[in-house]
Amino acid sequence: MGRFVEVYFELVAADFDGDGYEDVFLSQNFFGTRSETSRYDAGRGLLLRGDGHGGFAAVTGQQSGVAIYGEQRGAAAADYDRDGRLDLVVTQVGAETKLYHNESARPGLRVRLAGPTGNPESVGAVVRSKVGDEFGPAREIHCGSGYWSQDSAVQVLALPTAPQATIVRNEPSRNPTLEGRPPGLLSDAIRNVQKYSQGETLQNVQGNGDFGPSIQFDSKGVDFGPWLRRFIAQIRRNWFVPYAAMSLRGHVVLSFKVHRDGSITELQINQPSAIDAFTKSAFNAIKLTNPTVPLPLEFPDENAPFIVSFYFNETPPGGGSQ
Ligand SMILES: [Ca+2]
Ligand SMILES: [Ca+2]
Repeated sequence: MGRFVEVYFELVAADFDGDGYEDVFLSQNFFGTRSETSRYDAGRGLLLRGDGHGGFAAVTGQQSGVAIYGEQRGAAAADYDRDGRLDLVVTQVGAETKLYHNESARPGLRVRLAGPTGNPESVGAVVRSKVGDEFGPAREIHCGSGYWSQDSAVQVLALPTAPQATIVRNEPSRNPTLEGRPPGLLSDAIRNVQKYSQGETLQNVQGNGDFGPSIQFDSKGVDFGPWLRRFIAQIRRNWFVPYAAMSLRGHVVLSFKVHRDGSITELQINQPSAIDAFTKSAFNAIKLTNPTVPLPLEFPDENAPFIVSFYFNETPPGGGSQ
């Protein structure tokens, strides 16, 4: 192994067989050695299967299907055909690039993070699966993973061998704008507020339920219609509903101040959800929305206090689900 490490050029860490343990692929060989050293030319590209405890065992080319003769260089993992099995691409010096289709891995769950503007792939984020009390490997979304190469930002996470639970959502999503996400009802709630804003002046929407309306603030008689639409669109983009909302429900109430320049301060949780993921999701939605659009010029004060409620798989009071 010590000898072997000398001659790899690129290392790709990924779970190539879908068993939940990280494996490693090494691109090998190097011909540009000094004249007194013979060239490194004994590798065909090596797959090492991880046992999840720090051990790796070499997989033969006959088994892995990887047998590249010549100088291998950059390599990257990506599930290019979206079948839940990680595929492999390896470049060579002076020879064709090899693309290997993974045909035998146990298919996993494809996860693509949707980051904020400026970092749409969420580079720097770490993704882990959790099954029971067991965590899967931590995957960092990275750009530039090795020699002139970059792994896909779409992660493939191994799934448990036996179903842990079957979750059936028995109500259709009432929120078509959050396609592909679990039901979260901020937009429905906001539609309620927009009803108030139709008549030029936005009213101070007072609470009418157990935990208040979806958005509370005092417009001071200023037309907040266009501002509110942009603000809401921003929150929607930054609001990632956790998968817990497939089976659980809850709501989170936050308060904060929006300043003239659009900066948001004093963000705090007025009412957390018993589901921690919901609280974090709501909090981050506002955090990522900072700074938002500058307040309307006519607004008389330095800042406007807001109270916003996020609903997860739950209907806001006062009927926000039309
Ligand atoms: Ca593996
Ligand atoms: Ca694939």
